[in-house]
Amino acid sequence: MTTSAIPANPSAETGGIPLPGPGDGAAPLGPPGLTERLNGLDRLVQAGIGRLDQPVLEDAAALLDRAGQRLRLSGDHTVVTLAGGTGSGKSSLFNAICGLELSPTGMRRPMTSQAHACVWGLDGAGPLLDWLDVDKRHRYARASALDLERADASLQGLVLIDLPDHDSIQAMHRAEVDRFVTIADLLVWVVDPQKYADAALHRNYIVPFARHTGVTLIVLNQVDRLAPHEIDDCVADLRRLLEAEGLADPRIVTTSAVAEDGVYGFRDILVDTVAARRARTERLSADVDRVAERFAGYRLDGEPPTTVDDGRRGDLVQALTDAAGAPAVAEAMESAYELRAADFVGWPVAAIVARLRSDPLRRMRLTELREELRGAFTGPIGAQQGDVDNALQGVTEGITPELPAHWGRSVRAAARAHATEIPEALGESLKDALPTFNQVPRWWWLVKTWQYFLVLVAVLSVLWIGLLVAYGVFDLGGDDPGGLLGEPGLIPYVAVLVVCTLGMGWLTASACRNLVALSSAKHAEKMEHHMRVGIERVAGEKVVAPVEDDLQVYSRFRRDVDVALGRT
Ligand SMILES: Nc1nc2c(ncn2[C@@H]2O[C@H](COP(=O)(O)OP(=O)(O)OP(=O)(O)O)[C@@H](O)[C@H]2O)c(=O)[nH]1
Ligand SMILES: [Mg+2]
Repeated sequence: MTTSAIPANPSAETGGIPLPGPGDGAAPLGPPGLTERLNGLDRLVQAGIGRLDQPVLEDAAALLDRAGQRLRLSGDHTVVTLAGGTGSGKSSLFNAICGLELSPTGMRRPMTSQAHACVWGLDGAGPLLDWLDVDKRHRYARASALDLERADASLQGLVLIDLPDHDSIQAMHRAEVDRFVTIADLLVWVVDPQKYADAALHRNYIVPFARHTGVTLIVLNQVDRLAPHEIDDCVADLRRLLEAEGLADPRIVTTSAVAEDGVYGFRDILVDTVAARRARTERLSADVDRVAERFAGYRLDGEPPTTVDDGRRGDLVQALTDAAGAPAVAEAMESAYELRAADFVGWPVAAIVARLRSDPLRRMRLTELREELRGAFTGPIGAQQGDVDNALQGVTEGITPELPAHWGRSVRAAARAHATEIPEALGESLKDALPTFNQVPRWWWLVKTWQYFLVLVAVLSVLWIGLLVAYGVFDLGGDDPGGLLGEPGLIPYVAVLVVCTLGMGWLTASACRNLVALSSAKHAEKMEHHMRVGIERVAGEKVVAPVEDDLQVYSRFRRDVDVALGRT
């Protein structure tokens, strides 16, 4: 084994995947690489905030943090941890690989209380050891660049760590082991023939890391204590146990820390691992696998809807139109229009009579209309909110069954995000659709002038009849004024003129009433259309857009789960 086994291309250590850094944006072909998978995972966390379960998000965020740090640190070094029960021989193996007695071994149990690290090749290892938080007193170097001749060059890049026992009575030891096994590139579990089936080791460490088989190595140490045939039996039994625990094709190597060439097999594996420089990527990939699979539980296989369809959108607008009372407003406006038109185009005599009689019905009607209109624009918000809520529920009812529970909840929340603003926005859109009352059609003025002209003619004609009666019939003036005032024979003609004038006024009023009815219906239709446009805008901005945004987030989430899982 020589240093020539180490790939010259640094990106080989991530399996050809570019490390984070400038220019790390190109989309590689084929399955996503580690960096891309981590980016996908990051997007999953962002999308999941406020929607998915907190422990999953925290787990993923911790991994992203750890991966980011590890990828920034030396990729030339492979961190290998020796973990296992007390007395299994971790420190003895550590010393055997180092070729020096660096970590004390002995009969005292537990012996090792703090992690010891030995580094082959110091360049760039300092920050890595700082990150691993190995006490400076327990850091050793075996092969600096200058020292390669004398030291074991084929292990160049190895950071071997001897850990305290995992099942220690000392909580500190356990914490130290937990911390290291979370960040190591290659996990080595050291067991001995007596305690290889130790339940605590299997339950707490080997099983939780079952997916990490690619970066896990089981070392059966102290085989010098067994007869050769017992070794095979022991290994076979251990393999069966591991496979039953879910480890696919576990790597097992036997060692003896006291025999002359007892650690060669183990050492060869370390040499290969260090040379391949893949352990760091593989370790992180296995971590991403585990976390990404938890996210996969938050998606369904079926293609989800990404938009609110036209039918549902139409139902929402209709429900909001009803909730806002738009038809009632349009009707009220129609009545108000007709009442106002009557002031212009109605027969003034009838209006004067009505005013003299102070028509209570008309007054009540106007007050009622005013109340009705005011109510439509300002509230009653409390009563409307219930209708609005029902309308919102209607939109999501058809969509959520196609989504997983968490996303269904999220879409419902998105639909309700602006619920309290909707009644006011609906009121505003009704108000915007109102016609301006100070403008009346020009023909109303013409008719009004015509009607008052007719009234004037009728009044003058009545006066004329009066004068004809006074002068012509009763001869009150003495002298015959003659002409138009003294000729009683004119009376029937003038009377006909009066009747005709009144008749024309009445006819004009009734014809105009029909015209007004027609145009007020058209008016109401136009207003209803305006209100509908306004309500559609409110529905679009306050309900449909947030719901569709949320559906898009879910759709991206589904794709990102595949990216994080490393699928194309
Ligand atoms: N026969 C034999 N004895 C071994 C072997 N490996 C270690 N020992 C002995 O087992 C005892 C414990 O070894 P350590 O290396 O201190 O064990 P450890 O796993 O580091 O123990 P802790 O530090 O307490 O967790 C020592 O007395 C070693 O000499 C081996 O392969 N064969
Ligand atoms: Mg030890």
